[in-house]
Amino acid sequence: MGGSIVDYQKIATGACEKIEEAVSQFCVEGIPSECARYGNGHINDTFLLCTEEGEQRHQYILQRMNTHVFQDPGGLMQNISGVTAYLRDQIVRAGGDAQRETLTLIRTKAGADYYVDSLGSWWRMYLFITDAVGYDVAESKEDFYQSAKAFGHFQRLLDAYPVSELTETIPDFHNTPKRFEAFCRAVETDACGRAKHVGSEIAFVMDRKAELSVVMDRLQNGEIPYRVTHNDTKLNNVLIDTRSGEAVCVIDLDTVMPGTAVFDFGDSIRFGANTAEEDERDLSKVSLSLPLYEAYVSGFLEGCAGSLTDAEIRLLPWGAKLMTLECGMRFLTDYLEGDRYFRIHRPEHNLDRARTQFALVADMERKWDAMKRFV
Ligand code: ADP
Ligand code: GN1
Ligand code: MG
Repeated sequence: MGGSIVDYQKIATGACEKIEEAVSQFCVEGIPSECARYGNGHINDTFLLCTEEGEQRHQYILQRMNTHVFQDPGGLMQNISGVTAYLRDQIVRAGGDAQRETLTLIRTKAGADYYVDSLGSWWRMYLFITDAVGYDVAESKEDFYQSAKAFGHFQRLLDAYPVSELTETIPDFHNTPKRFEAFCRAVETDACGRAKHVGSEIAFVMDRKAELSVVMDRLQNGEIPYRVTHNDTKLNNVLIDTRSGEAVCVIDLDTVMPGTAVFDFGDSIRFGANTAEEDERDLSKVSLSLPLYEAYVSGFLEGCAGSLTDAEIRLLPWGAKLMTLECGMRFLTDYLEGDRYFRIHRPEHNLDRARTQFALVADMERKWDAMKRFV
């Protein structure tokens, strides 16, 4: 496409036709020169936008928000604007660099935090955090430890955040028993006729039904507290400085809501302490790395700086197991429902992802005593 900043062939998706319209609405520095897909998120459409201003180059992250997943995008943007402003304040007071250590929203020319295009898609823009990467696999124990410290610290910083100002962007997001009910409905409905091929995966979940409420019960009866948590603590949602190796910024703030620290811990283990990638097809490669698990426990407790209660600490292994089981259940639900939630890159992608999660749960069960002992 002559003169366009976007290579549409590489983007290969419908509904993103309005990229250029969206770009033109935000107050960027310089002239937009290139815009291409970026990162490995499963939910939003993410692009890296480059602009030029004489010799200088600027970079931004442009996102088309997923309004199928986030049905109150206005409330979500209020959360992000409130949380990032709050974090910025604390970072500045601690002498940090707020433009690196938290997300910075770029305003539109109309002064808003988002733009709704002529097709009704919601767009937002952030400063691109340079010289930092989000890993899909922990390359070293040190990186993983750094990510743990960052997620722990993130939660610590939000300890006193006014919860009443937060919209619940996805109701019952980590309510594992409710996720199970949704899973059972998907099995029952079997919208795509796929259930007959995944009998052993379905049985794997059913066999663990009694365990699914271990954490939710304690949250609901007050044994452990609700806190402002991130709720999507994958390793690629924290950016690690490529020079110093230290974590710089926790990103992907769409699911910051009241939740439990036990699940923030657990989701990180699910993704980052797996010796294989989340969608590995060779299940013999999938296992829980105890050294990575231990590094994460140490980093997370350090980042939380004494704020976790004994009851929360005792439940950390359960957080890991239940987040892995829940995520497997969510992938399998999506597979049964026809892949409508998570972005997929091949036909049985969600099924592959579900299988890795269940293989990881099985390995956690083998290593359960060691997991408990360490905390
Ligand atoms: P999703 O919800 O789809 O996971 P994310 O907000 O996590 O979307 O963004 C996807 C990826 O884009 C991240 O994993 C990260 O690599 C990259 N990314 C997002 N925001 C920034 C930013 N401000 N600076 C640099 N990279 C970013
Ligand atoms: C999604 O947005 P992303 O890719 O960081 C999902 C998480 C899952 C994860 C599995 C809002 O995370 O809950 O654990 O995929 N986010 C949402 O990889 O559903
Ligand atoms: Mg993400």
